[in-house]
Amino acid sequence: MRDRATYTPYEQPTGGWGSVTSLLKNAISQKAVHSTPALLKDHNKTGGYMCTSCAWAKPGKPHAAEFCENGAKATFWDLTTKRTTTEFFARHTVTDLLGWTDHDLENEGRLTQPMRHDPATDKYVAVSWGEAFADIGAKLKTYDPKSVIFYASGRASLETSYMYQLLARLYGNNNLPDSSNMCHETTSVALPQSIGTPVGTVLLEDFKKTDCILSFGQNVGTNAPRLLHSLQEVRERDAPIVVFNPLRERGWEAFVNPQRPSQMLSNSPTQIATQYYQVRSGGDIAVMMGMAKALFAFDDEAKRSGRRRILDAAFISEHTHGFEAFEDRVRETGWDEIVIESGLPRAALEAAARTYADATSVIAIYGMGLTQHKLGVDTVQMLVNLLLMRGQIGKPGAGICPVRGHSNVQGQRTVGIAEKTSLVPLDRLAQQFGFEPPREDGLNTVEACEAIIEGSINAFVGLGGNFVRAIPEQALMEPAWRGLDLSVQIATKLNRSHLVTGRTTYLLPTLVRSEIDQQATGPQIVTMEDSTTCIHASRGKHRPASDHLLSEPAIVAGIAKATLAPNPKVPWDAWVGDYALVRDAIEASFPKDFRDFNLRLDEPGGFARPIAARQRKWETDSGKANFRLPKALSASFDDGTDPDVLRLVTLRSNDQFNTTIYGHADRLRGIHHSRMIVMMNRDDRIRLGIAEGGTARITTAVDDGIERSMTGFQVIDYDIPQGTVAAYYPECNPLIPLWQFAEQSKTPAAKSVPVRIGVG
Ligand SMILES: Nc1nc2c(c(=O)[nH]1)N[C@H]1C(S)=C(S)[C@@H](COP(=O)(O)OP(=O)(O)OC[C@H]3O[C@@H](n4cnc5c(=O)[nH]c(N)nc54)[C@H](O)[C@@H]3O)O[C@H]1N2
Ligand SMILES: Nc1nc2c(c(=O)[nH]1)N[C@H]1C(S)=C(S)[C@@H](COP(=O)(O)OP(=O)(O)OC[C@H]3O[C@@H](n4cnc5c(=O)[nH]c(N)nc54)[C@H](O)[C@@H]3O)O[C@H]1N2
Ligand SMILES: [Mo]
Repeated sequence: MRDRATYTPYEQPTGGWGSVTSLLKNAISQKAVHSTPALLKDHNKTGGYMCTSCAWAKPGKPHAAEFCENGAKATFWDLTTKRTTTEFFARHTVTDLLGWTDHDLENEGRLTQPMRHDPATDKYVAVSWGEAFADIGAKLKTYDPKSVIFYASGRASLETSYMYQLLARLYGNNNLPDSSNMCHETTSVALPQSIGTPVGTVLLEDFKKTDCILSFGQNVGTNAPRLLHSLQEVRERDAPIVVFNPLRERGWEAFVNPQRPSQMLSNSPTQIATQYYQVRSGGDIAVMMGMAKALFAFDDEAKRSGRRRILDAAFISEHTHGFEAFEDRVRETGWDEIVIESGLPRAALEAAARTYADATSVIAIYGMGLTQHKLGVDTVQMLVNLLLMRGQIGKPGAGICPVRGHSNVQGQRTVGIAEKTSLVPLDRLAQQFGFEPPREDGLNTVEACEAIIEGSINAFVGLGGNFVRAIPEQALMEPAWRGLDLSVQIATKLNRSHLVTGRTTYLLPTLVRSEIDQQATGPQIVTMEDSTTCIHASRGKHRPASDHLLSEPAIVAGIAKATLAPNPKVPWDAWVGDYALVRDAIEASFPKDFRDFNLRLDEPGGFARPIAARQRKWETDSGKANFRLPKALSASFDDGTDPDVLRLVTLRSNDQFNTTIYGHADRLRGIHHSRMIVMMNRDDRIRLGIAEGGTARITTAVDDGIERSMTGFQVIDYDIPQGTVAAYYPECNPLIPLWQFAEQSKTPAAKSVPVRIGVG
């Protein structure tokens, strides 16, 4: 029988003793070779390795312990002494393993040898690297290059990622979808149209100068906990932090810094949010519209009474385009519709706007709560509008701050892992490597899924990740996946994507970042880019989990050499022998971003890529920062007219990294023992006839001929707005229609899936 969840609201702060206890539990459960003192020494420090968990910035002057509970968990799970050995695979058929949970699969520990699926016995069997590469190369040579996908999850280094994109382009396609397609692609589409850059404008030092933070749809305590250090400092200067989130996420409420003995001993938390508003899912455009409306009203009043203006009129006239149309739209939008769509009273939005209006330097932080909606692009652009009204981009202490996901997801895009050719310097690559790169755009994640369902894809190569589990529409995708001729999975741990096999499937195990990467010229350095565009070097410190592992660059080179005709300008072997040569090639392709790359590896805090918008240079179509009008007030697919259709938010617990499930303790939300839960407003539960503590069936409320329904969700009466419900990712992914993605960016709309809920 399935374990029942327990729920007791968590009254403790984020961080504090709770995080220390959780960290130790994971160190023990993973029998990690790593110890806490070793973590203290090397983690996120110059000369050490960069955390594989989130992409948050690393300070130039690190704390004694520059890690958080969840970064430590990720490292313990990487450096576990558990092994998924060839004997393990001899004991279990793949069909048997398909019945295992995500947690149980990865909890077997690190993969140790290259393996190939044997369809006759339905088991994985060991294979030599030479044999694997030769067979993969032979097969890839027979396909139409357009029928092969090269996916990347966001962990691999800049060096590996650069080699990987080159492999795809030399092979003949731009089919380079990335986990970013499911994540901040919305940002990468929205920000260039608004301010001419695909990334945020804020640096870590801006947190020292800001006097107000606005936060939308990001769960700091779980997904970027080191950011809490900066937030704590901001609060100690008494600057306000205004939060919009349907859930009262503990990280935004209270924090005890485990690095401060006095705070630990007294357990007196720092209050983080000074105003907290539980917006309805998909209601942020309306929130921002209301705040903009209030700002215009305050500004009108200031003009009338001769006081200092609220809007930055000089900035608007010198630096922006489209203000008049924006002003018209805001003024003509009525408060009634704003209140209905946001789920918040007018007074709340006016109070939030007042706080914003009173500040001089403001940072806006956001995450998946904005990007994973039908109108995600419009929502992000509306947030930029709000900042532009007061000139809050391109000055110290201010700016837009998307909090990115995987530790190098942003960097992968920077060095060319992109399906959109306009983002890649193809002419330069052509010249550098003497070939004609394919010129038409490749497939993004959703398009790759559509093509697989359609049957037009022969092979999938995955550089990390758990594609089949992370994408929507699992019930259609898994059977379609079995039609692939070849699936190649470069991985550290066993996951579901390895078990849904193609005709031939390879499992190629690799090093983790904290392990020593020994090559011909000695131990290698790799690099990555954080959320704030700073590039860091990382040096592994630990003995690899098995003698049979290859580094990611070696695996990419192995596939490339077996597949492509030799090209003297692409020295795969020399690159694998010395990653500094790959960095030279990166610098030659991207000279502005990577000037003197090899000389700047150890700049404290990393070296920042130049971002024009930081200097108020706008690389947009108008040459200015653009005010952009949202298409509608609701960001959701659900039109809000049927009271029985609820908006389902799918999100992360405090005990997982995406599809890697560390355990069943969502401590910061007080939910333990089971992930098959749905958080619901009590009034919704009663209205829908579900008993307290009862179980529910969730059915997707779209009429497209496909039945998507799951049962057995234990209902938890939760502090969440009526009409919004929340449950865990990836368990709920079968409920998300593949075609419900953000317009323009095609990021799956995982944050407001229209659903009906009943007993079941
Ligand atoms: N420990 C750990 N760290 C991680 C990850 C992990 O799984 N575990 N994942 C990494 C990755 S790849 C990513 S992309 C990031 C993800 O980090 P987040 O961006 O924090 O993503 P989610 O956990 O999906 O949570 C999104 C938040 O948005 C809120 N929300 C949902 N809908 C709405 C809405 O309509 N409006 C508003 N205002 N809020 C909403 C939810 O309540 C939740 O608090 O974290 C990265 N870091
Ligand atoms: N419903 C719903 N769906 C979502 C989301 C959501 O919020 N809701 N979020 C989306 C987001 S933001 C993202 S980023 C995607 C995540 O999608 P992915 O990035 O594809 O998934 P992960 O779970 O991060 O991948 C975990 C696997 O990566 C492998 N791995 C770990 N470290 C390494 C390494 O160093 N090298 C290699 N080669 N392999 C490694 C391990 O084998 C592990 O099993 O999911 C998306 N899906
Ligand atoms: Mo992500």
